[in-house]
Amino acid sequence: MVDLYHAEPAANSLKTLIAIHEKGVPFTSRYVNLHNFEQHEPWFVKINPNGQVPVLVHDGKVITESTVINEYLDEAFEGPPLRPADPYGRARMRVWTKFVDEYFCPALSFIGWHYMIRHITDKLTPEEFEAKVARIPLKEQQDKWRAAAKQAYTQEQLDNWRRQVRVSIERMEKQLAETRWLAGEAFTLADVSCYAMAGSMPSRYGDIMNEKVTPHVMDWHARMSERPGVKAALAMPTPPSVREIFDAVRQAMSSGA
Ligand SMILES: N[C@@H](CCC(=O)N[C@@H](CS)C(=O)NCC(=O)O)C(=O)O
Repeated sequence: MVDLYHAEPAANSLKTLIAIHEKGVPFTSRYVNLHNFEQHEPWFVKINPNGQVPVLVHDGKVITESTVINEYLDEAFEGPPLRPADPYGRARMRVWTKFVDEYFCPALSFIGWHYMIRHITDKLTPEEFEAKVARIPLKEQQDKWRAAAKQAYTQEQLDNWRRQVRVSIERMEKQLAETRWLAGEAFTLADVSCYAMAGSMPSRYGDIMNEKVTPHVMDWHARMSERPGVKAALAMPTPPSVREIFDAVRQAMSSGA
């Protein structure tokens, strides 16, 4: 029995949703509404003490960390391989998944939170907000929620994260000019990790990722978007209230507001 606790198909949740669909593993979807702070509720923190999605539960065994979950899915289940067969290929793949986790994802996440969190927290009184934050298990995440809610990031920080996003896409462009997929000639979890971050970028970061500046990334993006596993992952539901906020964020980011 496989249960996947996830939010809407974006970022780290999208990463595992793509892998589970590409692999063809039957699973029960357990949607966790991050906008309602469900990830910090005691029942969920019992499953993942970090209070974050995604989480995979396989026959009662809990696996956290999206990149670890994806490797686990590939190792534990039948289906098309999502990792290269040879050690060097797997090492190349892991350089990409590590890069996404340590560099690309955090930069995107800070910028995303800067634009998004106020839409969630504006509905709460300061006391209600502090009560929600008090339940967050990780101090780093408490700090991030508070800073984003208060719009406390400086222009210098935002510019630096945007630079890191640009560097990430440039790095992908360079690789994809040489190989069809990010870790070589086969589709792997490197592509899954990068697409989970870059998939929505054309509408949010059109100046960084477009046909003119990054043609190979755009070609890869089109090929990725056509994959049945990716389509199935992207078709996982997003509640209307969350979609409304995503649309507002996309609009603000594309107009540079
Ligand atoms: N390193 C973790 C990060 C997980 C993570 O950042 N999850 C986000 C969603 S993409 C989350 O649950 N955020 C809600 C929160 O921190 O309150 C992973 O890769 O799984």
